[in-house]
Parts: sequence; C-alpha cells; structure tokens
Amino acid sequence: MLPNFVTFHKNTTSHSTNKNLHQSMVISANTRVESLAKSGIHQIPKEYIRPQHELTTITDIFHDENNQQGPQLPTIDLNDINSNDPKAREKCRHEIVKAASEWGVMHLVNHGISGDLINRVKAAGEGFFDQPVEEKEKYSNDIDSGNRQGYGSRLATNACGQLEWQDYFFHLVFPEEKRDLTIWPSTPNDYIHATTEYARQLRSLVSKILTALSLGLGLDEGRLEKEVGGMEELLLQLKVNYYPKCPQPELALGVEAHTDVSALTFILQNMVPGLQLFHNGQWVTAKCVPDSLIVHIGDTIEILSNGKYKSVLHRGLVNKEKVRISWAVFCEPPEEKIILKPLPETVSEGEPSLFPPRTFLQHMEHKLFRKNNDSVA
Ligand SMILES: O=C(O)CCC(=O)C(=O)O
Ligand SMILES: [Fe+2]
Repeated sequence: MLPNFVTFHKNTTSHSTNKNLHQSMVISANTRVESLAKSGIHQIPKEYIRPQHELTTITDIFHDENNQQGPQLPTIDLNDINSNDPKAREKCRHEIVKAASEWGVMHLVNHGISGDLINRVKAAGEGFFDQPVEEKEKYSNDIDSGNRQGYGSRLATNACGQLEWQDYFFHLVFPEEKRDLTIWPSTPNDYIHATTEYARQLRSLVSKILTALSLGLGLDEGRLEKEVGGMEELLLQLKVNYYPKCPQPELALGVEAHTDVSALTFILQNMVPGLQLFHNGQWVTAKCVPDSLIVHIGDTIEILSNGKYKSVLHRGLVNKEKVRISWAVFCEPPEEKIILKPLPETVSEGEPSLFPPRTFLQHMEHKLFRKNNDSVA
C-alpha cells in the first residue's frame, strides 16, 4: 500500500554536522525527529536541508502570520448550510463552491463540531505525543511490512534522501468497523472516545460539503458522495502531525510542497502557524483561527470535477520556538474499487477531460513515479 505521506524506503545514513555533540549520530529510517530536536543540536543534518531553489522561498512563519497584507484564505461560515431559508442555504453553498474553485482550500467556522470536542481531540493527540519517545515506539508502524498505521516519521521518498521535520501518528478512524483499535493509543484515556466522536461528526460534515460541491457542478446533491464511495467505502484516516522545534527553521520544511490525493482533507492545528498554501504564484500562510477547521480539496475531487475544483499545493514550515501539531483527516476513496475520472457532466467539447482514468492506487503510484523521476533528473 502506498500512503499519502510515505512511499518507498531508502536507508539513509549520515552524520550530524555538529561534531561536538553528535559525531556519531546516524540518521536512519527510525530516527525520530523529536529525538533529534531534543538532542541539543544547533545544526540540522543535511538530509533535512532543502534544495537551494526552495530555500529562497522559506520565510519566518510568525512574521508571515502577523502580516495583514496580501491574500488570505477564505473563511466560510457554515451556519446556514442546512438552513430552512433557501436563499440563506444557497448563499452558503455558493461561497463553498467559490472558495473550492478559486482557492481549493478554506477555513470553516460554525461547522457544528463543538469547541469542546475539538479541545478534547487536541488534548488527546498532545497527551500521546507528551509521552517519552520510547513509549510511543510501542506503537511504531512498519511501512515495509505494510503496517502503515501507528507512530512513524517521514522516510526519504526520493533518491537524494530528503527528509522532513516531522513525526506522526496515523490510523483509520471511519467507517468504525474498519478501525483497528488495537493500535489506537491507550494513553491518554480519552483518546479513543474523543477521536471516535470527532470522526463521526466529521463524517457528517463531509456529506454536507460534498452536497454543496455536487450542486455547484449542477449534479444531484448526493452524486459526489456516491462517487467517492459513500458511507461504507469512503475512508477517513487521521494523521496527527508532530513538528518539533527546529534549530534552523530557515533550512527545513515540516512537510514539503504537495497536493493531497484525498477527496477532502480536514485540518486542525494547535494555534501554532506553519501551513502555507500556494495561491496565484505565492505562498500564503494560513492564520490560526480558534475552533475553525481548514478543508482542502484533494486530487480526487479535482479529477472528478475535471479541474473545476482545485487541489491546492501546500506545505508546512517549522519554527525554533514552539512545537506545532496538526490533525489532518484524509477522506479517501477505496484504493481499487472505483475508477476516478472526470464525471461526464463536467466534460464537453470546449472542456475536454483533463485526467486519464485511474484508480486511487494508480493515481498515488503515478504521483510517486513522477516525483522520483523529477528528483533523479
Ligand atoms: O500540518 C499541516 O497543516 C498540513 C499537513 C499536510 O499537509 C498533510 O499531512 O498532508
Ligand atoms: Fe497535505
């Protein structure tokens, strides 16, 4: 299986450049970024240093967040999404459609998931990561054996062994019968309850967003929901991204620029900025809006809509002062049961199909192939 975030394994070894402290520190697939960060290094190992052309685009994230100039990603108030007043409902849906077409990403407020539940989900993830690395290692994933669920770190996904400043915890959260509760954290106590309830509520929000997006394409309201697998087949996978403090944030990325392969991705963050969206040729920093959710359009919806909704390029910066945590829920169609291609209603003589038919798995493989070939070239 080829998850969104780690694909093939290349054993990378190198030595820290800080001779006094870490002459013999070997960076291997199992090195946790958290351990590296806590080891006291002042310079990051070379695998984490971005290529020159990218370094010139990395800025100070706190400075960016405070900058009031330039474009800001749209904020959509969902209060009226199911209003009895057709005009109010229509207006709300229209705003979602506009943001999905122009930006491919938006902040959602009044989304119906209570601030209390969001705080519990955040406390659960923070509680897990607050444990010593050795405790977390008990939940390690093993990508080589196909166990992608659990605790892990980004592995090198290209020939030059480039790494990202991030550890994570990843597992399926919905449909409930597909969960493997044996790998869910037992500490903190509330982890399973809070995460289960969040996944349920998020699943109903997914349907509302898909309804608006379907209507925006002139389709029946349940169409996109059905096309991505419906209640039984659409998988919700939670990835808690943990970005330790980084001694040289100007040289590294927490997550490199990518688009998500999912249909939709929902993001919560711990009020530490880091997420940037590429919009009209520039990186725009997402502000931290309390209790809001960020939703991305992923490749799956971009393909089904024949590019009318945009899968936005995004990345994560890191910083020296604060640990950043984000909770991403990827809503993904089944890997092989569905052939993804532009829906016939979105294709015409003037708007030919932009995407060849592929299963979700083939789409992921195609992206990986392209990426590896790019980096070798
Ligand atoms: O940390 C974030 O805000 C974004 C993470 C992300 O893009 C991903 O996990 O795909
Ligand atoms: Fe992403």
